[in-house]
Amino acid sequence: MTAPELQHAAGWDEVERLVVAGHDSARIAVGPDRDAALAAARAGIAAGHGPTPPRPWRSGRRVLIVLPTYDEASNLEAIVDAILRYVVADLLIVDDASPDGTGAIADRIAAARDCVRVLHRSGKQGLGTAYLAGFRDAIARGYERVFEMDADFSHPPWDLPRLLHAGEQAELVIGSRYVRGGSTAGWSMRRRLLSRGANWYARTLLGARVRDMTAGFRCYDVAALAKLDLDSVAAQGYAFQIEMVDRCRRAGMRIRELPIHFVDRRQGKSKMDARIAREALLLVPRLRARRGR
Ligand SMILES: Nc1nc2c(ncn2[C@@H]2O[C@H](COP(=O)(O)OP(=O)(O)O)[C@@H](O)[C@H]2O)c(=O)[nH]1
Ligand SMILES: [Mg+2]
Repeated sequence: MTAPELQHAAGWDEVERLVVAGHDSARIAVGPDRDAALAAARAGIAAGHGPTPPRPWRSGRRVLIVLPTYDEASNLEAIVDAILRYVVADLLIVDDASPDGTGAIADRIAAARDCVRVLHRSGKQGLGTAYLAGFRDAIARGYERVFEMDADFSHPPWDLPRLLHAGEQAELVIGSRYVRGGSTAGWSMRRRLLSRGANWYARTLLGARVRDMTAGFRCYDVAALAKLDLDSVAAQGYAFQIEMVDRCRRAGMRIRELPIHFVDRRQGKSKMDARIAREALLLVPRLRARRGR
């Protein structure tokens, strides 16, 4: 199979139209100067870095990207480099004393780059509290946008500016696998059914229009987040993502879903397990009861 033709888009709205029409954002060069954008993207793709822009995109916002890590030694350095090729942002790595030494790698990256900080926690405390710690940091330090993103290359770094751009018109932007133009690749049938099933279940019980409630690639407006009662969020895995969507909806926030091509991690192991699935199964009826009150 030959890779699809490299497309050019002058700006992020045009990228969005192309992706909705079925193009992969991994094959779109973005920038007002067509020749420069295409040349940089071609060079980036040839080097295995994706459709790199001539320079990282500057949104004009203070942006924090929260990267939770647990045993991501094989991914961390590369994902940080990848992110910073696409967007001007600060990064907060939240590491839970990973047994594989991810924390030491994070410290080394932070020492070499001013825009990277590390929060070390004493043991595996779950994804939900890792993100909450990141949100609190974003609020305390005056960031305007905060991202959730996996550290395993499942969430394409070249989509960061597109989500940021959409975040000018929504308080929550979700990189969605289940809207037109979105997809998942590399997952087993079991994993696909689990994800689809969880989304169907949560959407139906909560009456939400959001198609990908469990997505972990998101851009939040920090000012809107600060108005939520984050201290009372207890969920951890997929349940955390579902609960956050539910809270944002109830707070009247504008939510936009942008299609992304999710790819299963290239390196390392998923931390998804039966406990995380069960947590979501049990939480959704509780959220539903809460909204009834
Ligand atoms: N700090 C922290 N990070 C975690 C924890 N569990 C998962 N992660 C990270 O959260 C991200 C998503 O987890 P992952 O295993 O990829 O889940 P999947 O994408 O649903 O298979 C990855 O970057 C993980 O390293 C945790 O308990 N603490
Ligand atoms: Mg992942």
